[in-house]
Amino acid sequence: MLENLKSKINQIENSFNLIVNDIDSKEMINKVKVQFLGKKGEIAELYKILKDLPLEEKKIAGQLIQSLERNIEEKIEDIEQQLDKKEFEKILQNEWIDVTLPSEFFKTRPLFSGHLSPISSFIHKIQDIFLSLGFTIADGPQLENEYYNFTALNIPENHPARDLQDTFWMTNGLLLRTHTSPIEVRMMQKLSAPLKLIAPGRVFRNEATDASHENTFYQIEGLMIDKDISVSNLTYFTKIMLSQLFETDVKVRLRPGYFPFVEPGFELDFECLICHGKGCPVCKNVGWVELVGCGLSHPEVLKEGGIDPEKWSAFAFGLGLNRLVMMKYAIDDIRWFESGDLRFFYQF
Ligand code: FA5
Repeated sequence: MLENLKSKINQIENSFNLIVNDIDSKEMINKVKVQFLGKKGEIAELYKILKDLPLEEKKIAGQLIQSLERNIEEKIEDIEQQLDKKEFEKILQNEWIDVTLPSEFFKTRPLFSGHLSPISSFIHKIQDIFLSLGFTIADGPQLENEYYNFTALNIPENHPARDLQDTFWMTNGLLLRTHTSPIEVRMMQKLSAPLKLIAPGRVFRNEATDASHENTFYQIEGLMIDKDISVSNLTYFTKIMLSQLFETDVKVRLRPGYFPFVEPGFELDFECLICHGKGCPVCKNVGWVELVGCGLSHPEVLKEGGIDPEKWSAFAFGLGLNRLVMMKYAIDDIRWFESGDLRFFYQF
């Protein structure tokens, strides 16, 4: 009986080897699978014979059948993978697209030529203003660590001020920066005093959105470290910037504001240019839009940046760029910026 079974195993192996190299399609694979591995296939038949063998022979025969079954399965799997690869290569050859071609959208608008987004062009304008005033342009990572985003800015772990700026945390402990202020300490450590810089960039907040709040927006940080810096230096530079940007007299007001990294701290608001102070969804019906957080740098922050607060003083501000652009172009909802809707950008 055992010899009989062995010769059957050989026969099956030979007939599989004869056809295996000719398999060139999924259909053929399926056929071969049914023929050899199916419920009523050749291997299943062998197992049926196995049942009637005496125990000793059963062991030997069982191992032989299993090894044949494994061989067939492995070979079929190999061929399946090769076929998949071939199919994918075929798709790649036939269905590739040239992502650099102009889209259908632009074909219907032949006069459209690309241009900067209003955010970028405002960044350039503000950079030009501050470069002419002797400031440096700085940059920092959007994916920040806790130290620069909070701790170095006098917001220790568990301090309630961390709740004011909730953010998105990565599994590795890094976070999407909530403001451009981390660049301040990075630059203090790198460049030391005296220092005059602005740092534009994208920031993120985990908060509900509305007409004036986004989870992704832009800020411009300003920092000036020198001898005897006071609030008048701060108001002078912010006023120069606003009057040059708007080329008109913009009404601003300064009110006390709390930021752990400045002392004293202020919020600079300006009169809503969409409703001219009457009240609308953008200014939440108060007639003023909160634009800049600012103040005189806290001694602890200067120390963290390696700067002696006995010798040097500084002002810092963080300006909400989207809101500034909204005022300039009377944009009634901040969510347009991240909407990806080209009809919006097409207007500038
Ligand atoms: C800050 O981010 C501080 N880092 C600013 C600062 C810098 C203070 C240096 C002192 C010294 P605040 O969270 O207020 O502060 O944000 C600053 C500005 O960003 C706001 O005045 C506002 O114009 C804008 N802003 C804040 N949150 C949002 C939001 N969710 N959507 C759009 N703009 C926002």
